[in-house]
Amino acid sequence: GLDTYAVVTLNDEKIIKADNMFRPWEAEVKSILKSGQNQLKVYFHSPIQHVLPRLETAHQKLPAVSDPTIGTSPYTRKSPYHYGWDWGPRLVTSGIWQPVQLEAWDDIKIIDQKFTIKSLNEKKAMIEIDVEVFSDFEQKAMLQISDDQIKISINEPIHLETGSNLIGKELEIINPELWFPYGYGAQPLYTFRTEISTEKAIATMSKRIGLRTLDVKREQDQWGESFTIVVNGIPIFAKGANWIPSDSFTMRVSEDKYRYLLNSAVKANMNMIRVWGGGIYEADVFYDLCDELGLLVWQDFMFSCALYPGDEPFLKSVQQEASYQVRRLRHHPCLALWCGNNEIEMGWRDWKWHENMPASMWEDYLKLFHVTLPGVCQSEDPARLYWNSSPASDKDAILHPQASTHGDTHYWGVWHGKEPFDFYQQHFPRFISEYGFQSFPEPATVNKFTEKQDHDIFSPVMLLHQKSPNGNALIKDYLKKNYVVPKDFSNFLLLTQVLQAEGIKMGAEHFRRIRPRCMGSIYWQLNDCWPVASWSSIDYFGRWKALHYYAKRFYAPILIVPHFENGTYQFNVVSDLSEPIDATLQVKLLDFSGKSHLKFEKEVQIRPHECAIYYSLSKADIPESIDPRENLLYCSLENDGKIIAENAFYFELPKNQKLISPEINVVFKKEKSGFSISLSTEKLARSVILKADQIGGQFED
Ligand code: BMA
Repeated sequence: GLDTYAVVTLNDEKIIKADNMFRPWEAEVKSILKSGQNQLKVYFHSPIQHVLPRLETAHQKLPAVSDPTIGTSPYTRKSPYHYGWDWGPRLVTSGIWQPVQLEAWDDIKIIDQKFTIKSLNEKKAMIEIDVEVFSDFEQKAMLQISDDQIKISINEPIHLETGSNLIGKELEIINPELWFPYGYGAQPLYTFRTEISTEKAIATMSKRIGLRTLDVKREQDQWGESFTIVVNGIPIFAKGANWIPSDSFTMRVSEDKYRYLLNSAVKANMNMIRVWGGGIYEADVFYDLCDELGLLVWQDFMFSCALYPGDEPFLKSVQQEASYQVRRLRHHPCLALWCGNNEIEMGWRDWKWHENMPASMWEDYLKLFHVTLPGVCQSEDPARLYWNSSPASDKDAILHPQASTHGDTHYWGVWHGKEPFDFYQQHFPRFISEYGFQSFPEPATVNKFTEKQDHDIFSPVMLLHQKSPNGNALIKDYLKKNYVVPKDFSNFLLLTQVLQAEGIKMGAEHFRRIRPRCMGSIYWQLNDCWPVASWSSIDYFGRWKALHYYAKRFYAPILIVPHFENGTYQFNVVSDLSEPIDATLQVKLLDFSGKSHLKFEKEVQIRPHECAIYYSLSKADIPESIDPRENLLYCSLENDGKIIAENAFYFELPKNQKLISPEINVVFKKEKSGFSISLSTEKLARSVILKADQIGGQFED
């Protein structure tokens, strides 16, 4: 865990020369250690200075979107976001970021334990366990494998050769408990303990796994080729967000912070997280929590928005890094797929790299992402999909990576392309792994880095906390097009969150509505690495933005989506449930004072794993006297006397609406453990925010 160029000496003898922060460094030190005090020294070279001489002689610099001027980042196996990103400051750190340990053993050492699920159904699981053992000499030993839950065990003599040994065993589990993504079932986990004992020594290793089958189904269909994650035979609509490192200083993220953020993801009904390729391979606790919570992980390798070298030493370094990371993570049931990089195939095609850069750079790309990385995955983790790039369409990079017929897509027409939010509805991707819109963090967060005189989004301090070129102007522009822009700074900040939330809601609801054509919605981005204006739905201090509350609704297992097409208002219901459910569907035409002008009610049975239209209303059925500026269509689903889904369709943009004072009634009640606050009104109250700044936490709808 050395970040990054470091020379390590032990008692003044050089033992390690490190150049990759993503892999561990080991040295045999038996002959150097002495009894009493030993001195381990780590000397770090500047990651920038170290690379500059190479750049001076380079024929052509490799492009790096987020390190455009100095440009050393592609040559260094160090987290890309340290060099600055469009949501993070440039802080090119140096230091020890993982534990340092002195390892000793007698006679034998277990190197790894690999699990392969050979077959699985509710009645029986067949698992192959491959134990890698290092033995100091040829010897007899006993092998024991046991599991905490059902105590299956292997207990048998083995013969060890000098050096490395691979011992394969098959295990049968009767009535296995299957692991499911969040929302589809439970997350039972089995911890397997391997023990190898010889006359003099005992070595053990434990790993926790989950029993599930997982496939990314890519099959020809009427729209092209599917991109559907199937777990235990169930096609899963992936609902989630992109994950970036949670702090600019990588090792500052506590276990509590991981727990809080991933719990927040599940509270917002997410079942998938994409670990984006510009950050780090996350801490073990991250994947442990994802296993426990049922969050599938789309795992990028750490390459993003740049081209990389293809020389032998670089490829070898990447190979060692990848093989370490794949072996570290492959037992996690949460891990859905490996992906080579973020936006590099797209960069080559769409960012003029193919015109401006020599063809050899593409050849280097192919070596790295079409040979080295898939090679590692094939040998260390053959059952999991390796996907070249995000976005990508096929394994050979023949189709355009953004083809909506195949693979995954990033859509940035909204935001970077300045297109209006309803353009989401013109896009029909198979799986959307990035789309997003920025907002400001709320006043409590902004107050942490500003003084009163900075309270203008174009003040130097506010501009420093905005890393997307032109970002503030973009937010303001979209705000003006949709809302009456508040003069007051605090209200301005809050309204940008509503703008973001309403925009992403439009996208997410559309992508869910068009299932099974699209089978995943992963918005950009879940979290922040410092307090900043960004696309996140949770800010650096853990405060949920409006978007996160909205996500809880638009990712709910049952979603009702009103949609206007060809002169009809269609009421779609999306169900991620595995069983049909009965509900009362209600549609009302209401004015903003709460008066109903039309009402429709119907008993429906909502089909599982499907989206369908359960009611339609012709535009002609809406009386002409109805003023679109002060009316809306409200729709809901009720089951067992409880509203399980509701939504609204507005005929006009908010800025054109004739909103009235909602006269919100507040009831404040002391409870056994705290207080409850209930809000009610007879009238339309759009986008109500309730805050208890000193307390934190979240309110329910
Ligand atoms: C996506 C990401 C990041 C970036 C974001 C917002 O493409 O991959 O590079 O932060 O866009 O611009």
